[in-house]
Amino acid sequence: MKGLKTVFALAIATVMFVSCGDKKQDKASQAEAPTTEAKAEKEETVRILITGDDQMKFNKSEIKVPVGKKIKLTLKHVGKMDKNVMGHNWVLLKPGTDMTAFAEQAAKASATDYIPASEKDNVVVHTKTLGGGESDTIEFTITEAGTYDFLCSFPAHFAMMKGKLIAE
Ligand SMILES: [Cu+2]
Repeated sequence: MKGLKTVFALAIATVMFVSCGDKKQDKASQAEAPTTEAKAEKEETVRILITGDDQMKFNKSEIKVPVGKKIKLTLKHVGKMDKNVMGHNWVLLKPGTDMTAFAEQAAKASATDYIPASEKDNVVVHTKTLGGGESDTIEFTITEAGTYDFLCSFPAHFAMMKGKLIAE
């Protein structure tokens, strides 16, 4: 009788051990799948962070990107000032656009977040206009190699807040 009990206990222990081991394996394979996917997406996507501050400056004046890859760009206003006083956006213009003419129109376009309707064809992509502490992320792909101007189109900011995006 004692012997039988031991065998029984051993059998239960074996079942528990095996099922436990199976569960662990399941968890491992479940965790592996999304990690691989995230890795693949990470390799496909170029991430760029640009900051604008209360001193009316971007932290970058030149950005290099690969042609044809998905770009995830975040603009972060790291200052404290209000959008109406120190608003910042990030606007990418098509090559050949007259930046000064664009900025003049943009300054009058507060109703459309400083993206003038008359200049829409000259804009590749743009973020929202942000106040202190806010951020906006946009996704885009550059399909043609070249040098593109970017600027903040908030009134009178472009003289200080501009730069070049080089797509290769
Ligand atoms: Cu600005």
